[in-house]
Amino acid sequence: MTNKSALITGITGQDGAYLSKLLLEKGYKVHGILARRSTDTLWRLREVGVENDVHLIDGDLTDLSSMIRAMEMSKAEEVYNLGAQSFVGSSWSQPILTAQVDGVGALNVIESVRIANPAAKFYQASTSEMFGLIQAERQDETTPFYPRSPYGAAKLMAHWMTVNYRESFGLHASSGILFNHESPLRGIEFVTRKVTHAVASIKLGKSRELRLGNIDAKRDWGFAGDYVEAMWLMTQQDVADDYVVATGITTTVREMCEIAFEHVGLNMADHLVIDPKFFRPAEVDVLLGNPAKAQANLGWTPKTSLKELIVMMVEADLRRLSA
Ligand code: NDP
Ligand code: GDR
Repeated sequence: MTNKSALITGITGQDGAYLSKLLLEKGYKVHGILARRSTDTLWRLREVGVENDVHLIDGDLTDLSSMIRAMEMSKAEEVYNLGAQSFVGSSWSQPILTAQVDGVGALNVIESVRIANPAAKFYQASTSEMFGLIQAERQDETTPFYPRSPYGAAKLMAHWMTVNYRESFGLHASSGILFNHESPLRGIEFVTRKVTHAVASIKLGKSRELRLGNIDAKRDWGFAGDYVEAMWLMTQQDVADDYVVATGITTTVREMCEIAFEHVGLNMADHLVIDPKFFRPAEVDVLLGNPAKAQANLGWTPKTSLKELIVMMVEADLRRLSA
């Protein structure tokens, strides 16, 4: 057990909830940035049972002063920057906000670390979206970047800032290039959760169809609960570095969808409608990660298969919709 202090931006998001739980189990005092909203954003922390165990600090990634204040209040020794406008689809309609939050916001966090406690270990939530257009059959830490969305471009800025602060100021700053990871806590706009929620709803007779865009896209999907362990492992290393975190298996949206329908005994063809509204201005056709470096240096391996993950998500949605 440790008695270290950690600060998580994006604590109310999917990964924030799982990471909070993991760090609390290890004995950390967990602080998180709570951006003011008009609605309740604590449901995920409630669902993993840690709502009353974390210390929430009012702040916003775009407000440097609030980030410095959060560093001072938390006395954080480890900082996990998970906060972001994380929906790729919205990054075309809100490109400037996405750049401000995901790009400049990340810089605000790392700058607040440099100002308030340069000895703190910093983790940046980077993404396989930075690879974008296919440059290699399997993407690893050496694959060139070619982002295909304002989201990917903003995240690439944050990634390079992380690398630069490490090289310029000697900060212990790591960038985790994580491939898609999902869970029952996933936002409903993302394709896996959209599918599992719709399948549960159709099964319960509450709706009849599921409307999707490009079902030929391929993604390397893992379980968020497994992926937050990789984040923590990165901050425990003597030397900071960048790591790809992925399963090494890629699957089409269509196949992922079939798993969900089959689990509840429904025929996908009876319910799936392709709707051009959900096609994107530019697509990342295939993502397939090579997590060999994370396996070798961090001893990290994914534990949950896509089938186990989708079944877990469908069951959670069936429970929620039946309650
Ligand atoms: P979520 O969308 O579930 O969570 C995003 C979090 O960021 C929420 O807590 C949100 O707060 C917070 N946030 C948004 N804007 C601001 C802001 N201006 N100031 C402070 N906080 C803000 O994302 P995930 O948990 O899925 O992902 C975590 C991180 O990992 C993100 O940076 C994402 O881009 C990145 N990532 C995710 C992957 C995935 O597959 N899940 C893969 C690779 C990278 P609120 O609840 O108030 O909206
Ligand atoms: P992604 O996730 O863009 O990869 O970003 P998302 O689940 O939104 O899309 C995955 C693929 O599914 C296709 N698709 C649809 N997507 C959505 N959301 N809705 C649909 O109806 C639909 N139909 C087909 C998409 O075109 C895409 O190809 C996620 C986010 O978590 C990012 O924050 C993170 O950085 C990356 O994963 C890695």
